[in-house]
Parts: sequence; structure tokens; C-alpha cells
Amino acid sequence: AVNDSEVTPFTVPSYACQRRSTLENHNAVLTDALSLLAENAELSDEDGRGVAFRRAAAVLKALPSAVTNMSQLTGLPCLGGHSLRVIKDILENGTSSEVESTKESERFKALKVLTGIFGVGSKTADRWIREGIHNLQQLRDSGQTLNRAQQAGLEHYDDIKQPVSLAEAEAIRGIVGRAVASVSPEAQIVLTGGFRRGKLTGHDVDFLITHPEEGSEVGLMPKLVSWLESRVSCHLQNVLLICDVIFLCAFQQERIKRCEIKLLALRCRITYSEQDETTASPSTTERRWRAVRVDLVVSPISQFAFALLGWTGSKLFERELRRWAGHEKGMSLSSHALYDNKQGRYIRASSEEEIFAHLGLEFIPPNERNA
Ligand code: 8DG
Ligand code: MN
Ligand code: MN
Repeated sequence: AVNDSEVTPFTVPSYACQRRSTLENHNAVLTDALSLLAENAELSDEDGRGVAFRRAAAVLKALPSAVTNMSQLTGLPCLGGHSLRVIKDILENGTSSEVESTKESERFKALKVLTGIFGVGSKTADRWIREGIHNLQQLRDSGQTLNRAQQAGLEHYDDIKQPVSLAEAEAIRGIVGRAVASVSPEAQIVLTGGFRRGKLTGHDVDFLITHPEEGSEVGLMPKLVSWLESRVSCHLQNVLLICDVIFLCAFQQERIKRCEIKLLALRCRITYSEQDETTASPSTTERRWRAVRVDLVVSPISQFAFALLGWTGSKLFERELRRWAGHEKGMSLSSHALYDNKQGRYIRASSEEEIFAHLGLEFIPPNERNA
């Protein structure tokens, strides 16, 4: 055992957006435990508690080695009493009784299963649980009215629960890229979300689409969706895309229009035949059919850097960027713009690097935003 007096406490800056968080995590046991408590809090509509656990987990993820002794944590930011108790429990006993009992609780299990259905949030799941619905079979038997997204989500539950591989993401990029090129030849498409941060799997595939000429992106999303709906199903095979289509409207004279959010399920059949076979993973060469969640975002070029930064994540990194902007800089950051509250004006930027500079932050590349 290490003598307390010899232990050097770790130091990390308080905001996740000031830290470089790679995918390497020396404290996965601790962060998995805290993430589970965060998830439970979020599913119970206790967002404040959820964020507290997420921030604590992110601090542990940023440490250069495994925590072995509570005294190493002295002075670290974002570690509240509750998180510290959980960490202490695991360091001393190997597990946390709170985490274990949460994992086993019927309510948590039911919330996880029900919110795992595309289109079902914690409020709907909670209402169903109060009506005695705890699993998919009970939901099917209940005669509850499901909207279109939820019906598709229930039908393809197992597929959507299964992680999307990078090879599948690349294959879908090929399809969506072809759709974009045919409806608007100069439009550009970028993979965002976890894959842009270097993750090898994800729960969905996130795309950001823009056009080099401001205004030419208007109307692109409906055309893209029609192309996918009408053409993809005849020409391609093997993947059902469920798209969360979010259209970011044009930035007009310092005023941001409300996002128009559409939700639709597309039946797209995709083959991987165009894919480079040398990089194809076994799961893609099997060519089985599956459903994949896809988020499509269209942004005018003037907002592109903000949309790129906002849709690359991680969720906590984004939240921390906005908190930094608000609390430390008196600015409001969104996926559309950066507003200086004191000067009362929008600050333009054409790259992520410029946004970090405006925020007085060192640039953190995507693969180090895995907070
Ligand atoms: P994963 O899918 O690989 O599991 O992880 P991820 O790619 O990091 O998570 P994500 O849930 O796909 O979210 C990616 C980013 O997109 C995240 O940083 C936050 C952002 N985002 C949403 N929904 C919305 C939204 O409705 N509006 C805006 N502006 N951003 C959103 O997920
Ligand atoms: Mn994603
Ligand atoms: Mn997403």
C-alpha cells in the first residue's frame, strides 16, 4: 500500500473544454459506475444530478493513470460528496452498492428498455411504467398508441440497440453522399458525432451537410429526403435508415430562426458492394439487413463551423463549452452562432479553431473531445 504522504494528487482544469480527453481511459471501472448513476438520474428527470455525475466521470477520464488512493483526488474539480462516496466504495470493496442496486432495480431496467425504443423519452417511459408496462412484450400487448417513429423504433429495436461500426458508418456515408451529390452537386457532407472523434462504434451516424454558396442549402433537406425515399429503396439493399432530420435555417440579420425539426423513418436498403473489401469488417460482409439511426443536419455555410463544433460532441464537451462561454466569457454559444452578451453582437467564425480562439480556449481537436 502506498503511504498517503507519498501520494501526489492529480490536477486537471475545471471545464472539460479545457482538457484533452482521448478515448484512452485509465479509470473505466470508476467512470462506468458514475455514468450508470448519471444515466439513472437522467432517466428519472434529475438532470442536475445527471450532469454532476457526468462531470465527475469526465474528470476521472482525463487522469493520466488509474486512481488507487482517495488522497490522489484531493483538489480535483467536479467531484462532489456523492461521487466521492461511490469512488471510495469501489476502491475499498471493488463495487459500489448503490450502483449494483440501481443496475438491478426493476424501474431502471424498465426505463432503459423503454427509452431504448427510438422516439421514446423518459416521460413517456415513466407514464408507461406507471401503467404497468415494463418491457417490449407488455408494450405490444397494451394497445398503447405509438407514433410513426416509435412504431419503427419498436419494430427494429434489436437492430437499433446494436452498435453501428465504422465500416457501416462509411457505407452509409457513401449512400447519403450520393444522395446529396445528386440533389445538389456542390453540397458537402461531413461525418460528425462520435465517429469524427475517432470512436470505432456509435449508437447512430451523424452527418452535417452544407453548401459553399450561402442560401443554396435552402430546400436541400426536403430534396435529399425525397431522393432517399424514392430512389434508395429501389437501388440499394440491406439497411433501414431511421433519420432524425434537423434543418438549420438560414442565418438572417442577426436573428436565428427556430430550427425546423422533422422526424421520419426511411426504408433504405443498402448493399456494401461499393465498399473497399479490404477494410470491410465481418459484420458488413455478411450483408444482413439491419436498421441504423442516422442524424442529418443541414447548415448554411455561415453557421457551418458552429454546427460542426456543436454536432461533433461529446455531449458533455458541448455542455462544458456552453457553460464556459456563458460563465467565463459572457457569451452564448449554440450550434448556430456565438453571441457576445456584453457587446450585443454575433461573432462570426469560419472554422472551429476561430471559435475556440474567440472563447479564449486552446484548440482541442475532435479526437481529444471525448469527455
Ligand atoms: P454515439 O452516437 O457514437 O453513441 O455518440 P455521439 O455521436 O457522441 O452522440 P450523439 O447522441 O449522436 O450526439 C452527437 C452530438 O450531437 C452531441 O454532441 C450533441 C449533438 N446533438 C444531439 N441532438 C441535438 C439537437 O437536437 N440539437 C443540437 N444542436 N445538437 C444536438 O445529439
Ligand atoms: Mn452519434
Ligand atoms: Mn446523433
